[in-house]
Amino acid sequence: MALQAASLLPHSISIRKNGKSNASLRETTFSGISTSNHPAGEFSNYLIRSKEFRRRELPLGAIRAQTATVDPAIDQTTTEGKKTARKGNVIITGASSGLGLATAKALAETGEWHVIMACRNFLKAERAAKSFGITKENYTVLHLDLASLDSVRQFVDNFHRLGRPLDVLVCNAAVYQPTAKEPSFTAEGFELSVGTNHLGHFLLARLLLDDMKQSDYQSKRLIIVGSITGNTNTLAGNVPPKANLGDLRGLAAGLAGLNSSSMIDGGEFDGAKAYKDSKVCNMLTMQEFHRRYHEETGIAFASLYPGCIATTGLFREHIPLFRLLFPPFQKYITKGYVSEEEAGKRLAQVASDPSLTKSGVYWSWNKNSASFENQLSKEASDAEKARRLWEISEKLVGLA
Ligand code: NDP
Ligand code: PMR
Repeated sequence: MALQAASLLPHSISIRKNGKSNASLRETTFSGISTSNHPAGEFSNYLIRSKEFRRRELPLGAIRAQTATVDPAIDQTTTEGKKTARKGNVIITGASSGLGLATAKALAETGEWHVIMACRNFLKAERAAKSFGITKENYTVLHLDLASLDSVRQFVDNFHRLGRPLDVLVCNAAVYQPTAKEPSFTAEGFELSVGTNHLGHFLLARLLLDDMKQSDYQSKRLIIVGSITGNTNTLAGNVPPKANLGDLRGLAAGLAGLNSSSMIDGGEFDGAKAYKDSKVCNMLTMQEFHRRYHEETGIAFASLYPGCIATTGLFREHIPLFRLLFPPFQKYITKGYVSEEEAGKRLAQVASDPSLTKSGVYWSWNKNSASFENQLSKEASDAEKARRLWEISEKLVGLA
């Protein structure tokens, strides 16, 4: 496997003599940035170079806390009932490593945010927060295993027991199983990548929507992390296997893999494709949320591609040669590389920057780290598919 540069280069991409890509890719470059921002020919050059919490009736051990102090984030009003400026409260899933951890740090160190780190491994999250110097009063670790819908529901109950408002939700956690020969499954029997990355987050976001509606925070946001590799209007999205949800028949049948497919499109299991499909689901879900709830709630729904953070744990299941070559490949060949710290700042920006309040947007960054509204692929912006995905997902997670 490894990078296998030659064999992985999609056959569908042709380069014209004048250095421009073929028509289907004309609008995009390696970094997912519209080519109108780039000098002509750059595309081919790249290729050639190729807690605290309120103690209520908590079940022992259900959640753990760092402190038990009165927090200005909860104490929002003066005696007159007049609002005081308060810290924002943000839940970040998968904040125990990589992008989620870097984002938690970026937000916590402003002193303006209390970060609820929603993680499957409590101890790992605690250690990560400490080693990143996130101070106690700025975070709480709560257990969340997105591969179990019971755990998602338990997490929401535990969050409610904290007595905090919810202002921003960042759906960041993900698994990627590029080398798996056979599918593995969530507690409810859904293929693991789509079950975790999409269905777990779908239920979480739906259950927490009312909390966000009730928040009086000035700018409420629901962010779902997407990716360039789910967007087939980019070169990265054309590296096989390509994302393709088909007619959603596998999803509708429950992704169970027993006498039915574990893949959304009903095809044979492919771990890399399942991940990319799950990212398409993330981006479609964000837009469907926007269509259904933005006007009514004022919540901004957004997705993003933070750049290629080639050093994170996402690639833990890839072969060692891939893990060795992928960071220099992204740094020096595609130039799509971004450090965990920089990517964390980008996601923190989407979660909190007063200039990024627009809803229904898929954010990306150009080389100077300036954010811009990027274009999603045809499939990732298909409104009808988004609606059907929503309805099927509702049934699978027990909301309909
Ligand atoms: P990491 O593996 O470092 O982070 C993923 C996080 O998800 C980990 O904290 C992991 O927990 C957590 N997680 C996995 N499964 C579950 C689960 N069942 N329940 C709760 N948490 C879980 O990878 P990244 O930081 O790279 O990934 C973060 C996001 O960024 C993902 O959505 C990914 O798709 C996206 N992304 C990443 C890119 C990259 O180049 N790396 C590019 C584009 C998008 P634990 O620490 O316990 O393993
Ligand atoms: Mg990709 C041209 C730019 C570019 C960018 C920005 C990425 C991002 N990749 C690019 C190009 C290529 N990649 C090319 C030309 C190849 C063939 C050599 C290639 C290969 C490749 C592999 C095998 N790339 C990969 C893999 C993975 O296993 C990663 C993946 O698909 O994870 C789902 C990956 C990625 N490339 C990216 C990004 C951001 C990833 C991983 C993360 C993600 O989408 O979440």
